[in-house]
Amino acid sequence: MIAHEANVDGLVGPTHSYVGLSPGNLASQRSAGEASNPRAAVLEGLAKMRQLADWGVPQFVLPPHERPDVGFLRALGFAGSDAGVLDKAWRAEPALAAAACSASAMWAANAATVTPSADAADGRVHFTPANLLTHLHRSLEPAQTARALRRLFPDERRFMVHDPLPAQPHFADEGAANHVRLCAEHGQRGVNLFVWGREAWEHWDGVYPARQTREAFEAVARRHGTARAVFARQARAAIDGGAFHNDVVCVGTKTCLLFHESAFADRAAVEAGIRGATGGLFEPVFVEIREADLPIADLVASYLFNSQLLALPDEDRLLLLAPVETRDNPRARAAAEALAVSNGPIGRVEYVDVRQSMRNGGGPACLRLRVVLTEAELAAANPAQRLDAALHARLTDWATRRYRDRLAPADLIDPALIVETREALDELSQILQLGGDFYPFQRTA
Ligand code: SUG
Repeated sequence: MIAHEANVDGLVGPTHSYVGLSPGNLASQRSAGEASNPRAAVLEGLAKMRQLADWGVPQFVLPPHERPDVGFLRALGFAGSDAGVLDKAWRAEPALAAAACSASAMWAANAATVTPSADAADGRVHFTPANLLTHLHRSLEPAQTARALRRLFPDERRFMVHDPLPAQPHFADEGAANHVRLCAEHGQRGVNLFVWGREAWEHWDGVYPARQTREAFEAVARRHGTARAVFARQARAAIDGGAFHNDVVCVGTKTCLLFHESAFADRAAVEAGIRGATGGLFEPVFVEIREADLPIADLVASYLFNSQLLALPDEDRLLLLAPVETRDNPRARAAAEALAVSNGPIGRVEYVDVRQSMRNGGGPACLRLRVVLTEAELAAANPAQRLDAALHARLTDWATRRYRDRLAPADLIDPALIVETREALDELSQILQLGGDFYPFQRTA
């Protein structure tokens, strides 16, 4: 069966800001208090999507969520008009108001875990939206993400969008950021590597939170009927060093798994587990970068592993699409370019500017959710969300008109943001043909 690895990118929302909401994510902590540029952020993301589409990769757009999340603040007892609710929350509990304003749904690698039909027991494509419960601002995403995935993949005979796992710390789940699928060709049967940070009943006393439990991924694999699943523990040192998701220290596609020496608690067990699971379907290629060549501090600053590793239609070897921060870090650049000159699976390196997202700890790979789709499944996805040159132009025009080019944390208090955002999202829901009831404000209006 021929299949394509489609990329579904989160469109950056109008409230993209630097509020320091993610302990353990060093960039988020470092940027806290700075002014952001939401317009530049959304345009950077759109340019990346356009590049992928131009390379022949099926590219889709996942719409941002409504923020501020007034419904969340109402649930916490703030009452009155929408503007009044926001104002009261900012005065009484600024941490809650800040969480309600986050544009964090842009990092689509955390939207869901995906099992392609070739690996699922019932032959459908399965999605479990991540519950993202470790950080308050991210815990506001799952319900709307489930709605968004159901709009994009509406045909239940082909797609199964599950509800998120129960919102209990035992089932802490951050989605595809901790999952890698290896295979000979996208449409063939693959091996699914699920990387977790802690066990459900384990006492966790790390410096930073471990956001994924083993039990969460076991439940996802069980409900998806995922074949050839391998479960591996992320090294504690990686989490302590700022690798809050596995995709900060590891990326893989087709037969290639590229990872840092510090990625896994037991590297030999990961390799043996993957080899065993292939059952002779393909020969995995393990490419390790050593701490001596790229210390973890440079890794986290440069986000080399948060690259998109792409098998492009007319190229024999893989392309590594790295953030410009990798190019600008001498050690990371040397490590990346050494990959391409070696005779391994990676043939070349390109760089992309997603600086606005990077300053919140989200690189090229965080912005996209990979969904392997057969031709028939691809044809069943909402065509209005498929990015081509025309949609890119339309969304660029929309964002240029609708987004601010400066947003300091103090500006989030401005009640005008509620109206601006709703007007922008109302127009977007028409462009992407999401229906008139996609956003909470459209359902209560
Ligand atoms: O969950 N940053 C996100 C970045 C997610 C990156 N995703 C992957 N690695 N796949 C997070 O930490 C920062 C928001 C703020 O600080 O305002 C934030 O949520």
